[in-house]
Amino acid sequence: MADLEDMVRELVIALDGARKVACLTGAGCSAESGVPTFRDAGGLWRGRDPMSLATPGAFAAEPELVWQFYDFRRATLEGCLPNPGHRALAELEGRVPEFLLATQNVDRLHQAAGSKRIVELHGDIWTLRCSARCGHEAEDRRTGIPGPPPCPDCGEPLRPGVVWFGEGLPPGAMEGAQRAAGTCQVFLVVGTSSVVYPAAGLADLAAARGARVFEINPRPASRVAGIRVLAGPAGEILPRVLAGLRARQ
Ligand code: BJW
Ligand code: ZN
Repeated sequence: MADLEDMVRELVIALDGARKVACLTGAGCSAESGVPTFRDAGGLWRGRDPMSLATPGAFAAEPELVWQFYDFRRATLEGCLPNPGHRALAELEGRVPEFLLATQNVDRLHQAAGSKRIVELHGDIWTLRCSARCGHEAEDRRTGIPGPPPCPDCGEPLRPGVVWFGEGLPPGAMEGAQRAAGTCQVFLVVGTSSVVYPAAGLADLAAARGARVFEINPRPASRVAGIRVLAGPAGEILPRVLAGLRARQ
């Protein structure tokens, strides 16, 4: 097996020669910012599996509980800053002619690091929208509210602007990500367990269309055939890759 140094070099060379690069990130990309992941150890909240709270059914049955789960996560995020992995991806965007970052993260830390060409596949935790779909949707950074506040337009409860299981992704998000994955030369899979679809299918699409696919994760999880693995934390590996790119350009 190639050692990590060889894999970093291989990725640097692939990126250096690429015109089109796409990247899928997941919760592991924010782990070094202090944001808990979903499926690593310690992922229980008040005795519940976070996955059991990320559904429309849970919100309908126990709106206060689900609201408090998201309020707790918003409050946790207030103290979190982008890490060197986020910053390296923002720099990579500026070094590649065509780049797209498709993130499953709802924390906005990629944007805080300076990423611009970004698609939020699972929405954004800092936006609230009307649960009755009256059309109200607005950024709202308040925390510490005990239950869902009423929609200012229709009075129905507001909900976090994220995508729960069984819900469709934001209009156009998957189409944009698929276009990028299906036409890129290099596809990066960073910090995701690759179990949630349709996001996880982007790496398969990229590989099927001939992209070289690289995964950065201390516990690699992708099942894409032929994937090249850089086993380690994104906040350490991505800056090494960018340093390698800088040295060549
Ligand atoms: C590090 C690290 C470090 C640690 N550096 N790495 C096809 C097949 C089977 C099922 C389906 C399918 N298509 C659709 C489905 C159903 C479902 C699904 O995928 N289910 C599977 C779980 C079985 N998908 C959906 O329902 C989606 N909607 C949909 O398909 O709509 C169409 C439709 C509608 C109606 C009917 C039918 C179809 C929506 C999915 C929405 C997911 N939402 C969540 C919650 C978002 C809100 C919130 O934040 O609470 O999104 S679930 C949760 O999982 C969250 C994440 O974005 C997502 C992915 O998790 P992620 O990011 O991979 O995190 P982890 O914790 O799993 O992994 C972390 C990784 O980081 C690990 O590998 C670590 O090793 C690594 N790591 N430290 C790098 N320092
Ligand atoms: Zn409303």
